[in-house]
Amino acid sequence: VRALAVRAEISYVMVKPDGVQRGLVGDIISRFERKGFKLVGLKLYQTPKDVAEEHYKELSSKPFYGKLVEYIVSGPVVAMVWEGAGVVASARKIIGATNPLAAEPGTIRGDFAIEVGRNIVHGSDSVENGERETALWFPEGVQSWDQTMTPWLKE
Ligand code: FUP
Repeated sequence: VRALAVRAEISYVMVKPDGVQRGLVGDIISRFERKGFKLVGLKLYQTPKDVAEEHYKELSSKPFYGKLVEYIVSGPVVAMVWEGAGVVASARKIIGATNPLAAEPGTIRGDFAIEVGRNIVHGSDSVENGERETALWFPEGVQSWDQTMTPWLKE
């Protein structure tokens, strides 16, 4: 008897408008693909202001909140959902520290950015937020598909 399928962990990852405009979308997607995570949601998206405000609502009392929302809606983003065991914490490592000057070389922010307010990419900071943000950015739902290599790639 097969156990009930447990919903795999997901992270909401977003290439912000500066990353799109600088042509970094392919490089960023590639890092998650090469690591072995599975792409289950992807769209180029002009963010409505209310979605940006809701996404960053935990920061609404911060002095930079208004500019942060303006930045997110200033041009299209690439909204993605990546799936896999431990993807939330792993994506945060791949992305690097919030302040790009503190981010290690080899991370996305460490390699490509110098300003906290133009830090290229977002990744969910908890499993719970991975679910919350995915529901917010992909109300239409994400894909469920089988990677035929997966059984062989996993122990
Ligand atoms: P992170 O989870 O790494 O994206 O970091 P936070 O949730 O703390 O911050 C969200 C976004 O707020 C950052 F990506 C950039 C912006 N921010 C600023 O613009 N100025 C700051 O001093 C801190 C964060």
